[in-house]
Amino acid sequence: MSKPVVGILMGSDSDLPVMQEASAMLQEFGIDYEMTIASAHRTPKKVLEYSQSAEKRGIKVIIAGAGWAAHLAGVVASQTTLPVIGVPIDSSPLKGIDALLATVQMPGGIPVATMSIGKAGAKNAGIFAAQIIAASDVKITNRLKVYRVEMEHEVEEKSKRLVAISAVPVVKETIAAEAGAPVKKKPRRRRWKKKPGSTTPAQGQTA
Ligand code: RP5
Repeated sequence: MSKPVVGILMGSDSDLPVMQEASAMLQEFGIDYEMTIASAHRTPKKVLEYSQSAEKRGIKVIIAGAGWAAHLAGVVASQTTLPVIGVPIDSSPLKGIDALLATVQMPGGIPVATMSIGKAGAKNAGIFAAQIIAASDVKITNRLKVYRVEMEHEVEEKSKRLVAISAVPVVKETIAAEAGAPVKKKPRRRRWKKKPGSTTPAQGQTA
C-alpha cells in the first residue's frame, strides 16, 4: 500500500459509523488514507502533534469529524496550512446543530471547509478531498467524472422506475407528451340531470 494522502480524524470511536462514509468514497476513488481518533478536548496533545506533522508525512488533505462542541476541525486548521474539511456529527441532543456552528463559524484567517451534518456530510468530505487531490492528479479527475456520469445514470434509472409504478395518470400523460407519444383523450365527464319533480338526479343524460 502506498503512503496515505488524506488523514481522517474523529473525536470518538462513536463517530466511526458516520466517518466511514468518507473513507468509503476515498476507497471508491482509489485514494490512500489513514484514520485515527483524536479529540480537541480529550486528547489535545495528540491533535496538535498530528496536525503539525501531517504535511511532512505526505498528507495533502485532512478530514475532521466531531460532535457536540466540535472544535476538532478548527484546532487542526490552526496548526497546518493543509486544507481541512470539517464534518459536524449529529451525536448530541441538539442533533448536530451545535457541531455545525462550532465547525463552520471559524474566525477570519483560519478556514475550515464545513460539510453538511452527518453521513451526507462525511460522504461529501470524501468526495471533496478527492476533488482537492484531483487538482494535481488527472487520474483522480477522470474518476470523479466517471462517478458523476454513473450518478446521473442511477438517478435516471430511479426516475424510470418511478414513472413505471406511478399511479397518477396526469404524470404519465405529461411524460408521454414530452416524449412525443399521443396523449390519451380524457373521457367525457358524466352529466347529471334532475328528473322533473324529483330531488334525486338521473344518471347518464346530458343537459
Ligand atoms: C465528540 O463527542 C465526539 O466527536 C463525539 O461525537 C461526541 C461523543 O463522544 P463519546 O462520548 O461517544 O465518546 O467529542
